[in-house]
Amino acid sequence: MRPDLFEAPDYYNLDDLLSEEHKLVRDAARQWVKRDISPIIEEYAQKAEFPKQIIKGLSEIGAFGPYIPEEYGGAGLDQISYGLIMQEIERGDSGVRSTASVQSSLVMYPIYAYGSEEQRKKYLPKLASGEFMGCFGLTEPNHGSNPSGMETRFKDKGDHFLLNGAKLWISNSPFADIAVVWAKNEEGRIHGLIVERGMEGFSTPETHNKWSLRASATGELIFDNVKVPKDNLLPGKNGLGAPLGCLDSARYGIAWGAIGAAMDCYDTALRYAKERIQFGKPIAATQLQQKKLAEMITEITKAQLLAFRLGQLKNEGKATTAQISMAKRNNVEMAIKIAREARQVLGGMGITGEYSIMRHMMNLESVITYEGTHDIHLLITGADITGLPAFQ
Ligand code: TGC
Ligand code: FAD
Repeated sequence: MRPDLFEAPDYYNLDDLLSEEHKLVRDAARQWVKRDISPIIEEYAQKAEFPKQIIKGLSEIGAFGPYIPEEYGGAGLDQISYGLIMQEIERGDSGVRSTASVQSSLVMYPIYAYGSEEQRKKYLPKLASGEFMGCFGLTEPNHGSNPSGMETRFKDKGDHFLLNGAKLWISNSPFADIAVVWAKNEEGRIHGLIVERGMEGFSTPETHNKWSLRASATGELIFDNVKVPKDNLLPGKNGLGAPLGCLDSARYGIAWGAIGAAMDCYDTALRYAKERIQFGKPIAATQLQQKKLAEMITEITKAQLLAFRLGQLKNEGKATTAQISMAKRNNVEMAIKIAREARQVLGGMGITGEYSIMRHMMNLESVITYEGTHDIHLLITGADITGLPAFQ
């Protein structure tokens, strides 16, 4: 892959709205991506392997639990800093951002928000440092968009719970030390359980042959009569609202992350269009390529403003699930469209691993599907504005 020459677009001077801390956090993540992700990511994506050596760096830039209080090992930052970190990481690769999203919003957040004080102290500092990696098991073979139908169950056996079932499409599962697993009790109520690698009957087979998120490890979680200690149940919240509350936080991070992927595609296409000569002039001097580039920067700017305002609402504790859905849906679609257009600006070169665009484009096919599909987020908005849920 070519050297990383990325220059971040900021057409509406969004930097003027950021605090010094936001800029410091953002710039540290940006430098780290340039130094530790860009030079290696294409190779790892091509060989479909997660680069485990980056875990320490992710922890050092505050990507594991950015908004978790420092007393539990988190970075104690606000929601805009969290968003900016996700933006910078996804500028490098959506799969790397996935690892950080899962660790922060789907593993650390539920332990912080719904866990006991003992669980917080036992797991959060190790998750923040990367000593422990986690995964989140909600989706099942027969229940993706409708997790309320989940079949994974646990029974109370007196001194422990007995867990049976299976989860599919689980980011980080092949190497995770712990899994936050959502399962129904004998009354059919959904609870979160912390399942640890090494528990008898628990296995995590890897899912192969992905054309998307190739640098992220995805797998299954199989529970075959797993004895889970009673201390591993998250006591603070139950019902479907518990896992959905975690998704709010992860989807918010994706709304920012997708901007990073789009910025990288735009920046690459702009530079290439100015350098590539056809018919005796740079292709950037043609109206057709200018239309593509002008529309890209317009859409990126709109997405940045949406994410920034959502960040303010999140900081004030006012962001609704439907507002988060709108931003996730809009920004991921914006990014995928920009990746497709940017690839065309590069002509044949756009399909090679010399440039990041094709990798972003394929990654974004997962991003537009996970954490609620594009359709599901539209239906969340529809239900919010009409008061009439149309899921069934
Ligand atoms: P519904 O009746 O709407 O809600 C059930 C209960 O939950 C409450 N609730 C929420 N609570 C907190 N936060 C939220 N965001 C909430 N949304 C809903 C709700 O009030 C209700 O509470 P109660 O007390 O009345 O029972 O549920 P539904 O079954 O109709 O489903 C609605 C729907 C379709 C929107 C929901 O199921 C959904 O979002 N489906 C999409 C599934 C999804 O997003 N899965 C993601 C899996 S994790 C993942 O993809 C990780 S990828 C990570 C990576 O690599 O980056
Ligand atoms: P389905 O729910 O079967 O949907 C198929 C199609 O039907 C979609 O187009 C959908 O929009 C549409 N559809 C569904 N319901 C409706 C409706 N009511 N009205 C109209 N259209 C509808 N899950 C986890 O729990 N943890 C993870 O870490 C995780 N990581 C993932 C990583 C990757 C790379 C991928 C691809 C997925 C991951 N997922 C994870 C799962 C992800 O959340 C699901 O794939 C997603 O929620 C969709 O579920 P599904 O694939 O079963 O599709």
